This record gives sequence, C-alpha cells and structure tokens, in this order.
Amino acid sequence: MDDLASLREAIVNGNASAAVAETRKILAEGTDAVRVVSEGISPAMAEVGRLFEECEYFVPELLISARATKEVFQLLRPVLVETGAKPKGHIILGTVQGDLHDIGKNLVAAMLEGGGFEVTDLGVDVPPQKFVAAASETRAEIVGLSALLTTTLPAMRSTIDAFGSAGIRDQIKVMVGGAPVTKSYAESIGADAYGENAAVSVQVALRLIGA
Ligand code: B1M
Repeated sequence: MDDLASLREAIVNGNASAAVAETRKILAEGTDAVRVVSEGISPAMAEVGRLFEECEYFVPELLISARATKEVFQLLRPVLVETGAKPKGHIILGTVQGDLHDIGKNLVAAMLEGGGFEVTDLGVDVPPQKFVAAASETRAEIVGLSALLTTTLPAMRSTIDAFGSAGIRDQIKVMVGGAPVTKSYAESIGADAYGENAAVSVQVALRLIGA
C-alpha cells in the first residue's frame, strides 16, 4: 500500500473529512502536491468513473466523491500556486457550453498559476461568445477549453469557430483538453495545442507563448 492509497480510498468512498485529514497529513510529511494530483486525485476519480460505468455508483455518488475532491483541492491549490515563477502570460480557461465538469479544469488552472500564468477562469458551461468577449477584453495570449463529455466536444469546435467569426482567431492560441479529447481530435478542430493532463498543460502553454 503506497502513501496515497488512503486518500484515494477516501475520495472513492466520498468521505470528505477523511480525504482532507489524509491530505493534510501527507502534505505535512512533505509529499509533492503535483503527485497528490497525479497519483491521488486522478486515479481515484477514474475509479469513481469506472464504478459509475458498471452501475455500482450513480450520480449522487459521483457528486459526493467530487465534493471530497474539491475539499482536497482547497488545500492543494495554495501549495500548487506558490511553487510558480513570475507571471509569463495570460490564459482564459473554461469548461465548454453544456458541460458542468470542472475538477480537471480547476487543477489545470492551479498548475498554470503555479507555472507563472495569470488565469482568468470563466467557470463551467461557458458559451462561445463569453470566451470571445473575455479574450477581447483581456488580450490574453491563450484560451483553454475543457470538456469531459463526448456530447460537448462539438462545443470546442464552435468556440474556435466563434473566434474566427469575431476576426480574432489569429490573435489567440487555443489549447484543448479533457478526458475524451485526443491529439488528433484537437488537430481536427483547428486547436493550436492539446493538453493531456494538468502538469503537461504548463509546458504546452509555455510553448504556445514561445517561452
Ligand atoms: Co460525469 N461523466 N456526468 N459527472 N463524470 C464522466 C465524464 C463519465 C466519463 C462517467 C462515465 O460514464 N464513466 C461520463 C461521460 C461519458 C461520455 O461522455 N462518453 C459522465 C456523464 C455521462 C455525466 C452525466 C451525463 C451523468 C448524468 O447526469 N446522467 C452528467 C453530465 C452533466 C453535464 O456536464 N452537463 C455528469 C455529471 C457529473 C457530476 C456533476 C456528478 C460530476 C462532476 C462534478 C464536477 O466536476 N464539479 C461528475 C464526475 C465527477 C465524473 C467523473 C466520475 C470524474 C471526472 C473528474 O473529475 N475526473 C467522470 C469519469 C471519469 O473521468 N473517469 C465523469 C478527475 C479529473 C482530475 O480528471 O477531468 O479528466 P479530468 O481532467 C484531467 C485531464 O482530462 C486534463 O487535466 C486534468 C488533470 O490532469 N484536462 C485538461 C482537463 N481539462 C483540461 C483542459 C486543458 C488541458 C488539460 O487545457 C485547456
């Protein structure tokens, strides 16, 4: 049993207080916060997804595990953010229209902040026009689109198209990510980059701004 097994178990069981207590303990022991994400939260939520697929869990169980993850994230966020360098660029982030999943997007936001980016988080269920308006107002270099549902993948394409219709597609780089997104899908919709996970997203964003 590794040092993150109890945290994973608490998240899968939706036991928020145990998950928070375990996170406090492992952070105090010096466990890297990025590892808590990649070897704690991510596999635990993948297991929750598997149980949902096999009809052992239903939406209430998903919500309870998601709440436990969010409470863990409140502890991790300041630690992830403080590891970063000085601001390097500005990124607008959001979950696309029709999609309410935000755990992965929030992790990406924290990692990007930790990597020295200013992040404007538009939240979930974000319509294309809201991304375009935020990009025009902030003059951000990158817009990051997250989607977790196969049914909301087309909203990524419509968001990219909306930048074209507004005449500002050449002024912004688009990074896409989320469980159903692949590199080839990203290419097929005209995105500039694909972020496979939160940690990789920082490197991808740095590459996009030429850093
Ligand atoms: Co939903 N859900 N869900 N859900 N949910 C999935 C996605 C699903 C795969 C579960 C399953 O069937 N196995 C399935 C989608 C199937 C499909 O599309 N083919 C599903 C479904 C069906 C649904 C509903 C339709 C269920 C229903 O109501 N009948 C419904 C849809 C609601 C909606 O959005 N309109 C729904 C609702 C929910 C909850 C609200 C209950 C809850 C979300 C709570 C929240 O986010 N606040 C929920 C949850 C928790 C899940 C699972 C179990 C976990 C998602 C998660 O947080 N993963 C999920 C199953 C799964 O993923 N295995 C599932 C952990 C997170 C760290 O990973 O988000 O992938 P992830 O993010 C990663 C990378 O993808 C990447 O970095 C992150 C960290 O490394 N990444 C990016 C993400 N965005 C990025 C952006 C980037 C770069 C990288 O650049 C911009």
